[in-house]
Amino acid sequence: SKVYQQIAALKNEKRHGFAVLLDPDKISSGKMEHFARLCNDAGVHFVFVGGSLVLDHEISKCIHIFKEHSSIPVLLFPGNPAQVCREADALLYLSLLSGRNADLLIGQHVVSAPMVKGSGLEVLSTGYMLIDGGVPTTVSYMSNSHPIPADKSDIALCTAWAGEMQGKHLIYMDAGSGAQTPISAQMIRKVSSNISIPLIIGGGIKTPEKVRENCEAGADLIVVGNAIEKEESLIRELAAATRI
Ligand code: 1GP
Repeated sequence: SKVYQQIAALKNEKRHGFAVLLDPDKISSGKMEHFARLCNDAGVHFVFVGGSLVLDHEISKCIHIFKEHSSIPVLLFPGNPAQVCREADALLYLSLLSGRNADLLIGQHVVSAPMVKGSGLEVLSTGYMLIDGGVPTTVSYMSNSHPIPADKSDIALCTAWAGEMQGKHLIYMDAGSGAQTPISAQMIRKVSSNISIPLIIGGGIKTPEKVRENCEAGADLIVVGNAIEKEESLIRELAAATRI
């Protein structure tokens, strides 16, 4: 439970982590070495790899190249079980708690259980919650589920509570990649101040100000993908914002 301990330490020590989402669909494996160096220089805590549409062989190729140039822990953020790859350090074992699609709550987990068991990956049991980010994101379409309305912090909290009581080790609230409106500080505060497991926040975050606001509201780990793909220099600025 090496990776989990690192995430839990962020919460226990009231520090905040920064994770970069590398979607091999958008970042070709040829750019992985470059991104590994950028992440190293910026002091990024974790790298998430995955996406809704990525092919499994692209995933392992990207992780392989990344790991040749960085010792930052790589966490799989799989869009489907075919993306489970043993070269990563850990697996975000996502159960889509905001939806009512049984397949993403438990079905795919049953089908992939022998593969996940055999992978030797550190499994991070994660309550995954989609929050409405203002535009229909790929993940909301692909998951065939309704996100939690952005202003319903009470529903978000009850969903997170249910996940915690079911024994999930992490809660990941995501407005979806490319969200127009990131999750509000109010919702983050409501959830984080009422649960005792680490809270991951992502989706549509583009500025150091927003990163700082989320940290102050109680996010333990901030995830950014799109903004960094568009402007690489932001990696350093956004990661630094978690340290103040
Ligand atoms: C998406 O939370 C991640 O699942 C990151 O979102 O690409 O919008 O930063 P962005």
